[in-house]
Amino acid sequence: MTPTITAFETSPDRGRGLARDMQVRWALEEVGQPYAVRLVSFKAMKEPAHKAVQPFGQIPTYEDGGLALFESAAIVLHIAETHAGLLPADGNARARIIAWMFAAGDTVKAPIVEREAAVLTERDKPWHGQRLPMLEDRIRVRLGDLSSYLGDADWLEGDFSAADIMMVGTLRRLESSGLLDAYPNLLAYVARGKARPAFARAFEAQYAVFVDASAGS
Ligand code: GTB
Repeated sequence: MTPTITAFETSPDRGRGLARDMQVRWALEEVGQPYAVRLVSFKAMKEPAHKAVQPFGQIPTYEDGGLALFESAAIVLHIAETHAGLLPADGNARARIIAWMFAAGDTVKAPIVEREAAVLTERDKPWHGQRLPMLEDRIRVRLGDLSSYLGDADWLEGDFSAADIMMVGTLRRLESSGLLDAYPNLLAYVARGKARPAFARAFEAQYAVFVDASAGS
């Protein structure tokens, strides 16, 4: 069957591919699995039909036959487990890749999301100017450790894997902040991910949604 994923009908990122459907699209493109996309409005996301699949009323979701999944990392892991190319056969190597998928969505992403929320909602507070450098320092701690681990390797665990889809997705959230600039190997890592043909196909597909929505508005 052709899986169906959900994505924003009108993404607040204006076609930059920063919403989490991007990682799911990228994984599907990497493994050569065709997919359908159901676009959902912010209103529809909060309705019972969508919440039956995504209990928190968010995108992305993934439906295939009898399976309905939410959480981008779980979806990417499922795609990797059911198709060749994104997870190695060796059990220990798979376990390490899954650990990195958790690290991308938790250890590395948490301070990034905290900064985003502060920039979006606290800009007008008198203490914003003092809090922002503290939040950015927390990100730098994570980036420094990630940079040391990656060293001059191309990918996190040997060959390109599901871990790199999730980690590049997380680091892309920092691109406009300038915080990655101090870590040339992380900049090169993100650029390597973005240079993959499957990334480009996924990016174009989500960008087309933005273009269509702009033409209709
Ligand atoms: N942990 C979940 C997952 O990984 O699937 C998180 C899902 C999630 O955060 N979904 C967001 C959503 O549906 C979209 S991706 N938000 C709507 C809501 O909660 O009502 C997060 C996102 C949104 C927007 C931008 N942007 O504009 O740059 C970037 C990332």
